Amino acid sequence: AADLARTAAQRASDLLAPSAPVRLGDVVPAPEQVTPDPTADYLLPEDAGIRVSLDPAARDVAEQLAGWLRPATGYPLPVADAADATPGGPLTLTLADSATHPAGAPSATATAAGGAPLAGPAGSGSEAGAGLPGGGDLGDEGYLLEVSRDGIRITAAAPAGLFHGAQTLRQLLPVAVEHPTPVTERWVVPGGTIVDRPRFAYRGAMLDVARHFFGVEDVLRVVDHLARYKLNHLHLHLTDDQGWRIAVDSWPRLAEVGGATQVGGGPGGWYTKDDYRRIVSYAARRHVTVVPEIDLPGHTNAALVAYPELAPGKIPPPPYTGTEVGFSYVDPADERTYDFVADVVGEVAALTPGPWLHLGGDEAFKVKGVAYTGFVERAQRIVADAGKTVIGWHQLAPAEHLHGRVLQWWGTNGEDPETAEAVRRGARVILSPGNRAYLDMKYAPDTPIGHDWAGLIDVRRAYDWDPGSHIDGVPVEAVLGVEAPLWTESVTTLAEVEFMLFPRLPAVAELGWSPRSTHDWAAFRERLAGHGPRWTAAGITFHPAPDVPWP
Ligand code: TNX
Repeated sequence: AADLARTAAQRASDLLAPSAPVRLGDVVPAPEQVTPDPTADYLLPEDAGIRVSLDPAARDVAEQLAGWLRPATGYPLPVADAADATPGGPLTLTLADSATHPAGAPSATATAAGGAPLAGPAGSGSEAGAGLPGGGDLGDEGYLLEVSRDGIRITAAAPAGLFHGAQTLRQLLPVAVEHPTPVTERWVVPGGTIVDRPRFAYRGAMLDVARHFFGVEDVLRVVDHLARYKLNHLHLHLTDDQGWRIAVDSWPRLAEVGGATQVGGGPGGWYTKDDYRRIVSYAARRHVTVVPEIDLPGHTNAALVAYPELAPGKIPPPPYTGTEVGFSYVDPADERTYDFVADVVGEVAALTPGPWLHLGGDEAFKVKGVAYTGFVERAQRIVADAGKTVIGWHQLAPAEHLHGRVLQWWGTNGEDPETAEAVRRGARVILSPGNRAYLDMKYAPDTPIGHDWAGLIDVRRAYDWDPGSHIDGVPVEAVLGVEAPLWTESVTTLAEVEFMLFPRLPAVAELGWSPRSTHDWAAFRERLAGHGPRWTAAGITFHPAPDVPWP
């Protein structure tokens, strides 16, 4: 019996071993519809080419796909326009903007009450939809992936859909595809059809670059991680007590003085406007929209060090490198404060092609009642006047509603009448429950970094909840999506960022993308397990969480 058990265990681990064939359903986040056809596996030949619709953004997706596959395969994978005389394929990326709209069930994707933009630069609306076999529309981010013995075809209504389809294809190749140098492998893709599109329009992660500064290269790598799992928003927490990280020409000391500190006393740092533009355009190529946050009226000590005129009583505070919250604020009673807000918001809005600007609003413990709501109402209007849609932490709820505004909910208890009331007045919500989605929480008591004020968050806890029904009185229609924030009081390096992201980020990504009908912890942990070897091959640090059956 012991031998049998050993054999069974051995067989199980063989099945999960890196060289085991990938199955069509082994995708994270889980696709809407997977129809395997074991007779239709595709073997990528050395002379394969990629043919793509004549569209610059679609072409760029094909180039990125080739870029992912070339290092490990060593194949040239030339990209050709579909209109070229050159015989292309057998990989084909098609923008089906002339496809018909078969009548059918509409997408379950949450739609806006209030008509503000739902998605970023990539999502701004092809009117056409590619038809789905089951009826309905692929929307801006959906795709159809067909794998047959003769080739692979990805069809989408918009470039973002092609991009998500290409990421799926990448996951369907053997683990070795993640190696940075050529490996000998049979590059087989499992046969069949995937039809896929997101449940929620907003799927994001936040990086706090204020408590500890992370340079441009680190941020770009985080963008790559988001894109792998079909997350489409990167929220940058750019300002806090410990540092101001974005250049503002009209108030230059914000970055030059306010950027020179961080938690623990390190040198800090800040992004020039060109640095920030580089992040934005790198993200845009990967169909990720950057959401800049300027946290107001609290969390502003670094700004007050740079410009004491904004401080209550004009008293210059000392620089702050600790980790307490709630002590600082810009003076809401001084008109100069609103000049500052308008100048900063104006410059950041001008740098940001995405529709959103995040105003913070959390933990302003010293600005109470009407002083707080009055400040927020003016700041919200400044953001709207700058042409952006307001996002704020859910502490903004009591302030008056402004068309389109979005509350980012970080509570730990789903009874929140204030947020429910704001939703009745028209607000939409991004779910970031502190005890589910906070990536700075420890996995277990012995996790060497991170917090535990909202409890411990192992992979199952990060996965096993429903953003669509999490807050009482907030219906799924008001849920714009989910976001996993990473606060960095105790996170100092890219490896530590990755350790906190993986494997919980894919769990949150699946909550944002996959239809609720696919939600299944037992199946998720199996699918997720296969990604461990991919991260290892790609040089990504991760926490080998004990609740996942790693091969
Ligand atoms: C609360 S959550 C904060 C942050 C801290 C975080 C640490 C929120 C909007 N504010 O200032 O970094 O807790 O987990």
